[in-house]
Amino acid sequence: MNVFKKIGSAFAVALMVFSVTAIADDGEKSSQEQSSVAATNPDDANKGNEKSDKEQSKTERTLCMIKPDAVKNHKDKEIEDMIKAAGFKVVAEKEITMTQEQAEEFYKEHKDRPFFKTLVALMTSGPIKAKVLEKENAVKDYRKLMGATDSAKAEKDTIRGKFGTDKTANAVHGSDSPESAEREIKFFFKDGEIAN
Ligand code: IDP
Ligand code: MG
Repeated sequence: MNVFKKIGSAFAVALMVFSVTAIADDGEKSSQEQSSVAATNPDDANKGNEKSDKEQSKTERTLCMIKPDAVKNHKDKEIEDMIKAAGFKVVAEKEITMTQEQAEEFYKEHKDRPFFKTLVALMTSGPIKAKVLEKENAVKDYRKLMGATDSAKAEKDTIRGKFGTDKTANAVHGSDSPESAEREIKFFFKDGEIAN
């Protein structure tokens, strides 16, 4: 009787080991199946594309300002040419001279910085040209085209590298995030003033 019991439990253990192996194999198989389905099923393939399309082709808007120093130096046309050559569409633009209040409000995040007064003085010293730029990844790509804040450190083929004078008079402004872009576009433009 004991012998049968022993054989029985040995069989049970063998059965358990077999089932665990079978489950593991199944898991492997089904993940392989999934990957081959993903590669061949057009629905799944489209799903993948939708995702990467969204990532790669997110049409965005950003706010650009040609600052008073560049307007005074008559660099606005060349700057706009660079912007267009880089693939941006100008969907709205206007020229204004900012008041003290407007400049302080626009740059309020910097109100406690030592350069705030100099910045406001520059921004109210003459007309600026505000433009709404549209393109895939406009915010990031326009920041790249602008170059570093300090004109002396900006790469030579960037707008600031070519037309900036110093740390404050750096030719252009560009929104630093999609959220800033939304606020800054609204600061200058009503919905009806932007081309669709
Ligand atoms: P950004 O324009 O590259 O986004 P911010 O740090 O947002 O740079 O500063 C806003 C503006 O303030 C700059 O474009 C520049 O005109 C001015 N500014 C920033 N940092 C300095 C500085 O250290 N000294 C003088 N002016 C500065
Ligand atoms: Mg900024």
